[in-house]
Amino acid sequence: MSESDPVGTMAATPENETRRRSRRRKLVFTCVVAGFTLIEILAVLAILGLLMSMAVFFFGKQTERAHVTKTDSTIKILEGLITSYQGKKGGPPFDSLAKLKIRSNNDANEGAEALYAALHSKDYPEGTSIAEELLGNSDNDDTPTTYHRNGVTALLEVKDSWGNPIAYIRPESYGKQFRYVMAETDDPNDMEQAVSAQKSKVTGVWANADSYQLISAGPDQKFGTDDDVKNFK
Ligand SMILES: [Ca+2]
Ligand SMILES: [Ca+2]
Ligand SMILES: [Ca+2]
Repeated sequence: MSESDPVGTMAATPENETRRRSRRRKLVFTCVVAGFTLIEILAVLAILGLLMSMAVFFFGKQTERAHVTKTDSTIKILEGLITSYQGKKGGPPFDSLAKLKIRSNNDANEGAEALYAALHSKDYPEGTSIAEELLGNSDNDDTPTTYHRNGVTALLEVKDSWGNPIAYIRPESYGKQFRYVMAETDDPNDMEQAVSAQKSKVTGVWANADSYQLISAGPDQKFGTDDDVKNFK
């Protein structure tokens, strides 16, 4: 029986059978929904919303941890390459392009570019090349100086897991301010940043006073904050 067939005399054709089944399903669904009050349904939706926010939060934290770990590993790769360079040249690379006699048309990312240039210099043919996936050029510059042992003219930087350059500073530049151009930031005002060497939180004096500092701006993409990833504490 149905609204259109109150006495159940509808002929038993396949079309009528399909209609009967569809009405039966609607009736069952209506009974189930009617079993909950509006407040109960809203409570379930609120709990689902909360669970979704928690899942997004934990996924975000996990991704952030993975980025920090990868950046830390990139910094360790750089430390290894600098140690090899030191073994041949007697000291870590300069953090100035001028000291490497490389011409530059801007002053951005200077230390990071000088580090890459020294490690790939024609004067250092035995050096190991850094994997391309770790390289960037956030200020998009190059040089007319033929400095690179493989003929690269771009002034590249080694980047962190957020795509931003890893700053490199030698002790003679501690106290000096460098200008870094970021590849990616959440806040457009942070696209250009002043970067300086940092002091140890334990001793209050320059960290790595006898070697060098490598600094990634870290998850917040701002240099000089607590989440920076560095080669010192
Ligand atoms: Ca530059
Ligand atoms: Ca550059
Ligand atoms: Ca930071």
